[in-house]
Formats: sequence, structure tokens, C-alpha cells
Amino acid sequence: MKNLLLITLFSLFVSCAQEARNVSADPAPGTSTTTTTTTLLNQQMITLELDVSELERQVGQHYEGWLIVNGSVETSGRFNITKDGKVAEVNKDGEIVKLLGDKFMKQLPLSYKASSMFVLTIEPNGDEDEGASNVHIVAGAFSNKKAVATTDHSAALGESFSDSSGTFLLGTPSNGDADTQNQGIWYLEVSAGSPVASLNLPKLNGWVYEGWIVNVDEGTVNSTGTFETASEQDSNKAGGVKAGLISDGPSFPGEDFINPAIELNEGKHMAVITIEPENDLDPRPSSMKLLRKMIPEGVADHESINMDLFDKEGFPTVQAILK
Ligand SMILES: [Ca+2]
Ligand SMILES: [Ca+2]
Ligand SMILES: [Ca+2]
Repeated sequence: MKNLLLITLFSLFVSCAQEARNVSADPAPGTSTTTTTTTLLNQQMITLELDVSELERQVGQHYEGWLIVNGSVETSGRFNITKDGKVAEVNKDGEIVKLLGDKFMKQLPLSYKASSMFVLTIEPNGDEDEGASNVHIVAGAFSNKKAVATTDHSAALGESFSDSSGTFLLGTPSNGDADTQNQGIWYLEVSAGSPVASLNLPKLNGWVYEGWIVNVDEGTVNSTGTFETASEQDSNKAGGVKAGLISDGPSFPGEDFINPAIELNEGKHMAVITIEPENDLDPRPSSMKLLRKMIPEGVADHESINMDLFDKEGFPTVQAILK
């Protein structure tokens, strides 16, 4: 009985092997054996691979990928960059659930191979909204299952910023005191008499601008506030307790550093404008630094100083591959 079973199994094996040889020797018209094998292996799932080496670590928030599949938006998973520069899958609270290594990899339903576009957003930790936030950092269309997602895509920041420019001047309008005029920075011009906006920046969707004073000797950073347009007060006006108490300052972005005093024309402070998520939970400057200028040593107050456009290296590109 046992022998009979073995013989039957052996015959079955031989006939299967013959059938397999027949298939590989004589594929159906228009198909190849490679395609047949790949399809059999990946019958249920497809793998999304993201090269996220140009992304920085987020604090208080995390990244979430999205695929546009036949017109509907499908999540492709949440992740963040660890302190060691590795990629980790995270949950909606931003807690690490799986360390992934150098690339983001996730198995997704096979139907996602029809994806037309990849979009990456920044989502708050503790996110209660299943959908995508307005903070789209990069986007790109798939071609041959590959997408190169960039910040200038219309579904992301949508700007190249090549025409961005700006000037600033020193002054302390919050106290009007002539003795402190080197302790404040304002993004305005007074050459025409009354103050006018001095920053030429496009209006963004989901993102805001933020001014910074960087002490390059000590590596310390002070925000001067966030703003959407160059002709409005920024989020903290003249700076509250840091500023003088006479006024909130003019209707432009800027900051006074009177209490405690920071002398901005000592040749060790740099003015920087970055691009930050709206409702940003990460208090640090983002990698997307747009304009900068060392404040010249001994520069007089109310003198317009031209800012330089950054080289855009902090603007990330993410490559997405479906396989
Ligand atoms: Ca969300
Ligand atoms: Ca301010
Ligand atoms: Ca930030």
C-alpha cells in the first residue's frame, strides 16, 4: 500500500514536471515565461519602495505617502526618519512600529499598480483625520511604475522659487528708542518714505514662511515668527516680552530683541527665511531654506540689505517605485 502511494506520487511528480517543461518550451502567444512567473509570485500584493534619503527627521509630526489609484487617494503608509538617519514605519501617534533600514518598503494591494501619482504629506502625531493634510511636500507622476516626486510639482509646493528675493533692515519699532536700533530686524523698505513690503515670495498652500536669526558662532537659532504674505504682521508681531512695550510694530514680518538684547550687527548673525508646514509641530527650522544673509558687522539701522537665494539643496526629492 505504502509502495503504491509512493509510485502514484512519483508519477504525479513526473507528469507535473513534464507539464512544466511543456509550458516553458511552448509559451502562449504574446506572453513570456518571465511575466508568468512574476505574476504568480505577486498575485496578491505589490511593493512600494521609496528612496527618502533627502528627507529630514520630523519632530511632533511624521510623513505619510499617498497613491492616486484610478482617481481615488489611498494611503501608502506612515513613516519618519530616526535619529540614526534610518527609515521607520510609524503609527498615527508617530510611534515606531517597524524599523525599515535605508528605504521605505511596504506591501500594498495589487490593484495599486495602477497608481498614477505619488504624493507625500506631513501629518501631525495623534492625527485624528484619516485623510491627507494640506501639507504636501513632494509629488510626482508615475511612468513605468516609477515616480520622481519633487517640491515644485503642482500637487506639492508647486513653486520653483527662482524669482524669490528680499531685503531687510535693522530697527526697533516696538520701542522707538534710537539707542536700540541694532536689536531688531524687519522685512520692509523705507526708501520711498512710508514703509513697503521687502520680500518677493509666492503665496503658498499648506505652507508658511518663517524668519530666523541664526547666531553662527554659537549655533543658536531664534524664530522671528511665521507669515503667509510679506505685507502682514507675522505670528508673534514684534516679539512680545522680547520687544519694547510701546507698539506691536508695523504691518510687516519682523522681530525686536530688546529684552534680553541681541545686537544683530556684530557680524555673527545670519537672517534666514525658511518654508515651514502650516500648523507646524516641529519648532526647528526646516531643511527648506529659501533666503539668507549674514548681517554685516556695524551696518547702520534702516539700511536695506539684500538677501541671497539658497541653492535649493534642502528641497527634497523622493523616488517611488512600484514592483
Ligand atoms: Ca491625516
Ligand atoms: Ca515677529
Ligand atoms: Ca519647523
